[in-house]
Amino acid sequence: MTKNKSVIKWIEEMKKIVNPKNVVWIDGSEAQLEQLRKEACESGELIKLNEEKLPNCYLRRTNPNDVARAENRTYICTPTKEEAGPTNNWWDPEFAYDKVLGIAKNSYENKTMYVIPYSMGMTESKFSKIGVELTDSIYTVLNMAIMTRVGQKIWDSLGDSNNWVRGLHCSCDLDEDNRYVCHFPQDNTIISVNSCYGGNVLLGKKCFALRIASYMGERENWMAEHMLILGVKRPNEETKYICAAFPSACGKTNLAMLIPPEYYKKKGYKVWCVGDDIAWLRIGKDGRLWAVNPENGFFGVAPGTSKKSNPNALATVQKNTIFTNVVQNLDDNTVWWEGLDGDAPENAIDWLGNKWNGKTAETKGAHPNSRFTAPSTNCPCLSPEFNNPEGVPISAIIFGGRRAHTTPLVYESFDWAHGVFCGSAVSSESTAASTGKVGVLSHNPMAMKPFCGYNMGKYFAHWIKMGNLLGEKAPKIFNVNWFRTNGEGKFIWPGFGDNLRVLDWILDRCENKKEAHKTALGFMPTEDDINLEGTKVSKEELTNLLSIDKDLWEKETADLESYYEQFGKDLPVEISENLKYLKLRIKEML
Ligand code: GTP
Ligand code: SPV
Ligand code: MN
Repeated sequence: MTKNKSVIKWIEEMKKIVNPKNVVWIDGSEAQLEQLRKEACESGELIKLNEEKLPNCYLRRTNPNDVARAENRTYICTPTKEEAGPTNNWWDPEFAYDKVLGIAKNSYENKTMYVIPYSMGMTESKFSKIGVELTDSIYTVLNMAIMTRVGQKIWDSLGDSNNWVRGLHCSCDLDEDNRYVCHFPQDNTIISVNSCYGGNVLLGKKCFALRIASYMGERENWMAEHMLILGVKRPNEETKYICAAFPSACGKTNLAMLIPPEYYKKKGYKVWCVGDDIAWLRIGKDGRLWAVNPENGFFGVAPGTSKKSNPNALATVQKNTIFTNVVQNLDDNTVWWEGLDGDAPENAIDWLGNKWNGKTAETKGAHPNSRFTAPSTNCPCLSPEFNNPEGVPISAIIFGGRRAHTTPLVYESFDWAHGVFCGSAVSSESTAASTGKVGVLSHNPMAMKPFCGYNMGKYFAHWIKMGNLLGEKAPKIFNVNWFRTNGEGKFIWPGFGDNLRVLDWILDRCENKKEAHKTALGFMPTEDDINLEGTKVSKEELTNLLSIDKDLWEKETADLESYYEQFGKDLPVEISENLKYLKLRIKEML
């Protein structure tokens, strides 16, 4: 426990509002967590899975109205609307506190308040930041204990400092119409009511490590990004590190845990995972950009995870894992989801809790945004640098999204400002990770649209500023798209492990080992520059993947122009200039 005055004062204030039956301080010990797992199984909140096949693994079925982040109910509550900017929902802080604390009032009646002290990043690292989350949900406690560093050591490290992020989570009665996730960046405070799902309630993750942290980063010259971090070891070279920002459910976990295709494996290539969702980036003593992963676990998308697509993720979820909204196989009390190897179980229960026969069912057994929560240490390819308090130096930054057409497989930006423009121009088809329709194309600059804790125009300017500070040492910036489809709507590029073929070209470019040709979009490889050995991709298909359709890009740039209008004077001139030149280059295309 702690004697920290600001912590004790705040908890007392919150207790008066939510009115818990009792308070339990989470100490991070296995004994305490085990006790909580038992309680959750007794109450039905969790289901214990087959101890032999899936040791210490649990299943959770959430309320069917509560299966993804609620973006349209997520608010940035800065003193002025201008600070939150045109892409965020905004509420006046006073109004928001009244509203959500009103909903929270007495919501812990007859319930326990769990106090979770946690750190984003290693406590030993000067880049780490501390948070305290209050919750009435054991599921949330157990997830936070996997996703962050939790326990007594956090209090020791905090001492009497007031520099920590307050987080109040109230499950309430999961009323969708009163579900709100509110951020008060100027008060280091997050309040979430009426949800019990992932990013809405694991307050260290998107709420703190992206929304609040991005706000801090702008003031303190660092960056909090929705990025994976991976290391690629090529034969006879040092490991090089890459960050990649893709929107939710667009392939970060899969790229971060990539297994090289046979051809590359034989040559001695190896890929290491440092992080799969969030990167905190700072300029190091050597002037380069360094990245740490502030998380301690993976909250990954289950569907599509198989021995073929991501054997590392599959190996990661064989023990000490919480599964949310997947299928329960009643024959052996294990789990299943669409896209997993093997036939669908016939004697099963679907994510809704109904009897489900995978052979005859017409509905999906697992929710498309069903997830696993697993400790980083389970990952067979976890980087030896994972716990390095300094992080890893970054050679390349990649942006990408889900685009059926328009965006080619890969291109390299001409310089940092052009790269920032490319990031700001990312659009992607929506996925099940957020509530709402799937497959709708929308703008998602740097994959941060749902996660930027302040004015996105100012965020673009912050990117430009970081590039100026980095100067010559700035990483190169690339754009990729694994999701182009053919006439039949099938993905042309095999993706997953084969994405290493593109990373290989990217690293060659970072080391000036390969020529590229200048196109309207940026520097690009030719059909001969991407190694296809061991794939079924034909040269013709690769040509198609690398093609730029003039008509589509004329539409794209016209659309971008109107998208940028909302940022008004906050749009950096570097972005508008780059759009102007891109339009000219496209006009000149044959
Ligand atoms: P969040 O955790 O929501 O941030 O998602 P993420 O970006 O980590 O996405 P993830 O790697 O979990 O992938 C989401 C979905 O995309 C899964 O169903 C994957 O199977 C699929 N996917 C990932 N990589 C590829 C790829 O290279 N090609 C194709 N076709 N699908 C992919
Ligand atoms: C995402 O949606 O980008 C996720 C899952 O990584 S959540 O934690 O729910 O945000
Ligand atoms: Mn994510």
